[in-house]
Amino acid sequence: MHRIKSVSAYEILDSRGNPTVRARVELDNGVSGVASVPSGASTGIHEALELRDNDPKRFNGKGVVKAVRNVNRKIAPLLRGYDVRDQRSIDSAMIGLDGTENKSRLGANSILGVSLACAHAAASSTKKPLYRYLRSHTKLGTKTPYRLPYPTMNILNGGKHADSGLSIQEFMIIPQRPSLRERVRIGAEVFSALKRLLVKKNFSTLVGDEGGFAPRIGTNERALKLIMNAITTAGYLPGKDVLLGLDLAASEFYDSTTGLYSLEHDKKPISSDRMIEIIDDWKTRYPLYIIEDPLDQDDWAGWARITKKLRHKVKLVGDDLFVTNIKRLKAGIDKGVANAILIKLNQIGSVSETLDCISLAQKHSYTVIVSHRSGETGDTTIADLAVATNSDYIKTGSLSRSERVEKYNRLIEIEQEI
Ligand code: 2PG
Ligand code: MG
Repeated sequence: MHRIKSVSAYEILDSRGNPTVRARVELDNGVSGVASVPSGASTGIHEALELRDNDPKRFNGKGVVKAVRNVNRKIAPLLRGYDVRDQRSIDSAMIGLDGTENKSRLGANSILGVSLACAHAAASSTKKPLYRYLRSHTKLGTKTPYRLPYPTMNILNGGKHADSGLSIQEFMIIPQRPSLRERVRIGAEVFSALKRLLVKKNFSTLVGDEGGFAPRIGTNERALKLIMNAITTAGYLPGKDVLLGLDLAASEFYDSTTGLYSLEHDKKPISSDRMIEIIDDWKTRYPLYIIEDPLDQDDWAGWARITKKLRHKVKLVGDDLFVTNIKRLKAGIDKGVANAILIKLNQIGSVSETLDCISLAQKHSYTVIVSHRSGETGDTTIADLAVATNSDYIKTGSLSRSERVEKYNRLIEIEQEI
């Protein structure tokens, strides 16, 4: 019972049409688990390695045949016979076989695919929904009641996710209602109000990689104003019914040779202190509650300054800064940097390490935001992960494109169940 009989993988497509890994684990009792691995565009330099073929004859070098082969030939024989409920031993065995700091031998995409497929198989095999099964692996125990996360919805796309010309990657809304279903409804209403406003102003309503609009509106602040307008048009009060969030993904417009940030394309690059002033100023004029990656992934000094200045006013979220890595989070805790962390399974590459990172963050009162990647599939594991761990927020894109919306739909389903 519950023993792994076979492990396999194959190449599928993600939401951008790029190849990614789907893994399948079959147990001796006939139960199986399947999972698909997401992929980022604004990838942090400290993330675990996503193994790609670099063979220009297939998918412009983006094929994942090597990662698939690693699952079929190396990981499969390793895991045969393991009790699938022993997630930690399974993950440790794969990490041990890989033997590198950043999973560069087997690839984080192959390890994570199998790690997730094992969790799915174990949940089915023990007849539990995934969020309940994953909870039994967290330190929350059974006593803490379930709590649905607040979605942070990226309704306007910039940076590497769209050709809107905006340097800021994500403009997010965070609806405030007791139930998840209502949070999602408000999000969808604001999204459609934003569409009507764009049509009225003759802007494009085509969407970017995460399903948010990508109009060429010129400046970041114009995007903030437009969203405020959409919230009111939809009949809600900004700052009360709906809060705002930004993912600046600042590493993408940081120049490490000059130490300057190109926040607005038509203006001169600015220092991290100027970045902090601008964000502080926006905070006084807009109901900004979440600020992700306001500074570069290695600008620890700047991060310490912004944390000191704004920690009581906003959630300062480390994404490229922490890369779901316990070592980097520990460094952040020691240096007094950030007060929130973005959690992405594929940044670290296994379920156990992800859960460990969430526990460490929660132990030190860092706000936890479970996140998708800009390249996604129909896999909805992150919805279950957010519920299992009582994460404060979930970031899973806009209110369009099935690979985003399916995560909201899964949360609605879980809310019904509990
Ligand atoms: C981010 C993510 C997800 P990507 O920066 O937070 O929104 O983008 O997956 O491209 O790294
Ligand atoms: Mg980010």
